[in-house]
Amino acid sequence: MKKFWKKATALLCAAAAAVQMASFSAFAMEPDNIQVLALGDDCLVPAENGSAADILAAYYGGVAVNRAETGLKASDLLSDMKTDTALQKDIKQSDVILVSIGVNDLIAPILYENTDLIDGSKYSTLADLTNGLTRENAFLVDARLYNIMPGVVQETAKNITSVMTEVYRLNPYANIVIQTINNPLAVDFNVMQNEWGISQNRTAAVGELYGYINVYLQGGTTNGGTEIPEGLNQTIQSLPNVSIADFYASYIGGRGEYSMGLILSDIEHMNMHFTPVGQVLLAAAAIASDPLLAEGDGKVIANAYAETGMDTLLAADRASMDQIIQNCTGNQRKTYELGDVNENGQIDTTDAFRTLMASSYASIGAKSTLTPGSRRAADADGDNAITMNDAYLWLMYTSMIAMNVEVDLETYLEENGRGLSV
Ligand SMILES: [Ca+2]
Ligand SMILES: [Ca+2]
Repeated sequence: MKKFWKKATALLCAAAAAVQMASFSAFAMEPDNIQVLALGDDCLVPAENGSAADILAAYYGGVAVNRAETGLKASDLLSDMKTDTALQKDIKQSDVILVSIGVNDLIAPILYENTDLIDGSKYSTLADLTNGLTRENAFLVDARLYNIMPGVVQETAKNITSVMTEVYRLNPYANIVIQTINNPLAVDFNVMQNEWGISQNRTAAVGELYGYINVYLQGGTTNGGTEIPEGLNQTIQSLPNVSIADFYASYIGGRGEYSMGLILSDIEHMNMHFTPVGQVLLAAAAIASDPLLAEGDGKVIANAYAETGMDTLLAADRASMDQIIQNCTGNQRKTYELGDVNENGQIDTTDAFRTLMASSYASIGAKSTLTPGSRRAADADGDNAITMNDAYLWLMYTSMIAMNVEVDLETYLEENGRGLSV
């Protein structure tokens, strides 16, 4: 490290003394593609229009990798990340990491583990489940869960925190986004009664279950008296080093608004996969979660939204949710060139300093300061990490340019290890 500073200081002085900058030739070396990773559960499993990760990858002009799995719990994801080296590699190589986790941890005890009261596995539609459920059973479920849910919520919160700590440990340079957990039973009860013909009492039973899940997510006390001091979404909201894609509130809706579950997910078929419009919302909420994520092609979002055919309905019925999507449709993708970390069209010591800052922030455990594009631009040695070595390579390069040394960027970077490590 000492050696680096000595070299860097000498080079900086040389660079600062000169005014000449390296500007781009037609043969400037291409940076690697931005990679978007989907990690976690059902919500990010691709719909017909792909997953939110595919939409985001198109928005950045990059590539998507999807490692989401139906039914995955926080504990599963945690153990996968510790043992699956291919998964670790995917995390290390990604610029934007989308995480959805926690909903299965809550749903399992309610719908699948108290089979004498409710056996969710027997039903293939929410209508059938509702018709098989009495309000009394719904209350008994709450009583049954009284003793275990505070522990389940606590354990899940611990696992979600560990998952996010581990993602950040593996890749402190990426923009990491976790979504708040939606309540899968936040559905429009009018549809259940009027279109599916389910009685008010049966619908109210689902309403009871919905109410319990809300307390597990947002904290408080259930009808049966189960006290949850901190809900899972409250834990998620306070996670360090990550940004929060939050649409929990607009999913449920305010007073007088109906809940969006039947539109954004396939819960109608007892399936928590998100629908095409749900995936667009997930992508837009991720973009909205951090100003660093804004630099992308808003037309991708606008087109994906229009293709779902749900844009008019959402605009009319849930303005708060439509707004999350509309907010990113005007965004523009910046072109990024290798070395031009601040995206101003030239490579100079400012870019080297940005690279240095990004590597320092990561080393002291602070959140990423680079956009996905500038992260790729900063990665001189192409190892998918932003380290002192990248800062050093840019300092050396700009110094040589400043001193009128003839240097070809591609040859220079290749001679200094670019393309050797993956
Ligand atoms: Ca620059
Ligand atoms: Ca690097």
